[in-house]
Amino acid sequence: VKHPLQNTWSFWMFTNKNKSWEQNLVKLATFDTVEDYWCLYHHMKTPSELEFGQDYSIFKEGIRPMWEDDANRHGGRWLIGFDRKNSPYLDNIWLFTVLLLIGETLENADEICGVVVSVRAKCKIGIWVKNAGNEKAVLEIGNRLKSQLGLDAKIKFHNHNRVHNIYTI
Ligand code: M7G
Repeated sequence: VKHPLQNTWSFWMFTNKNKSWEQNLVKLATFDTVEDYWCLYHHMKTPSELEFGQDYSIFKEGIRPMWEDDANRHGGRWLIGFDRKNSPYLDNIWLFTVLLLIGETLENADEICGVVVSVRAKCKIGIWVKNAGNEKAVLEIGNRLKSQLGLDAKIKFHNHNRVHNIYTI
């Protein structure tokens, strides 16, 4: 018997191949049990093994990992930054963040849309939240992420629609 997750999630990959941004985004798999996630996890490269410019995204089924999606239109993201691709923390923080999300261990889990890891000169993990205006939920999610992931450095919340950060904790 497999252990069902509360939500169904889709696993996306972004590969920089010179097409338009949206065309670079491919949905690779959908899972709704713990076991199916581990199977996927063991078949895929870890973020630190990806090429520069690539992303992984894990979003609730029906939500595309883009600002334009109805679920993201009014949202924002908590950003966790990493100095370099081979930071020993990148792969672990990615895995732990995914487990926090799909395990629905965070409060306000309904406010969470998904998570993206972007492999760049400075890598980042973004936790996408549905309503940037829901201050209470946004701050609770940010504080829980910080404590559950054991993050020492500050994290910032960016509204998808604006350039400036709205919160730093
Ligand atoms: P990024 O990959 O989030 O960060 O955005 P980076 O600057 O560290 O690489 C890079 C660019 O990709 C943006 O400036 C946009 O042109 C495009 N882009 C990123 N996102 C998340 C979106 C999106 O959700 N929708 C659209 N249309 N373009 C996006």
